[in-house]
Amino acid sequence: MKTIASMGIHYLQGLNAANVPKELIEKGQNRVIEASLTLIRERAKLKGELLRALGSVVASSSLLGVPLGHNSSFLQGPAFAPPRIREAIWCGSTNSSTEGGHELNDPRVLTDVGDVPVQELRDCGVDDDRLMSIISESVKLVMDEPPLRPLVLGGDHSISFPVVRAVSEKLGGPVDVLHLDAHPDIYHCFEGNKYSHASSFARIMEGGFARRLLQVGIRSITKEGREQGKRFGVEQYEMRTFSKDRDFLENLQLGEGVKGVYISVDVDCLDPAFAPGVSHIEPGGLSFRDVLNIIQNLKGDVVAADVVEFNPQRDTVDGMTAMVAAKLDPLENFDCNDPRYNPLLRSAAAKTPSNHHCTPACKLRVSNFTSFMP
Ligand SMILES: [Mn+2]
Repeated sequence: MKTIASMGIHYLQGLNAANVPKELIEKGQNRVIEASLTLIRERAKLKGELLRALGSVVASSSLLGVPLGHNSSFLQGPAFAPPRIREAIWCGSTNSSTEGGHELNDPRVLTDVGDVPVQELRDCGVDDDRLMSIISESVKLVMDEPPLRPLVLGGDHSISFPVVRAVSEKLGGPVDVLHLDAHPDIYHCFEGNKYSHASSFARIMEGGFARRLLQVGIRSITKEGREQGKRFGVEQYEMRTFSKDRDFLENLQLGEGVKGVYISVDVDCLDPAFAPGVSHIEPGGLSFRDVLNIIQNLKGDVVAADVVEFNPQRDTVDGMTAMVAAKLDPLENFDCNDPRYNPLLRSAAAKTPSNHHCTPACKLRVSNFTSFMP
């Protein structure tokens, strides 16, 4: 006897098998897909128009939720994360100022374009090939509206593949990826699922979407994880040597000669003492301040980022891990005045014949993108 859950998700697939014309179902699914993309497109457009009307904003972060958990190999809770992270961002127990002094309730700092309706699409029988394309398309819709830059809230780690693919395709070349995680997530295929949350970085490297991939916080890695790392030239920094690697990792300089930097933060990069609300508890991880040191000191033009694998179903009753996810601050201290790290400035300088330099206001606003998590 079928469970209610499987009957729900596979309802239309069942109809299909029962000789309902395939075209009828596909047409309906296409309408639902278009409706889903329309809401994201129009919200991104409105926010982009607003910021362009305000003027002088070079880069601003825009939340895009991807509540997808079914590619997890253990628990599916990350599908419930985006609303919990938003709730923590705006929680009255804290304020809206970042450590770097940026105000999150200023739309020039942070906007929101909503969620990809993953569960609704799956309910209509949309398969993972198309779902991954819809996620990529949603990211591109945000990037279509400068100065918005996507800050994607997962979801399990499988979503990083379609997101990084979209960023690379949109910018026209690979990016450097800083990946903070207890796990390398680079299995060729995990339990028969090429879209598994444990395989996303194999897909990213195969696709040529990343030039350098730096994996930091690693402490649960198998023989295949190491072999795949070697195969793709991944720079894997394991926790057992973190005290030796710390100086290097806290002074990273990435993205030169490529289209920018992408940061992917799996919340389980943190020690479970700091972030218990994850599906895979792996002791011996980074402290919250270690993570901030790495991402706040990073020099590079960060074009997009994700925060994934927060599992509210395993969080403390007071939502401690939700607050940790909300307070991750990957791009604080990004120096927009240095054109070596900022392609936007490079192109502005090329177009401006004399003495173009960033004004203090511009600096503030660019570094605002750095405050994309409160
Ligand atoms: Mn992980």
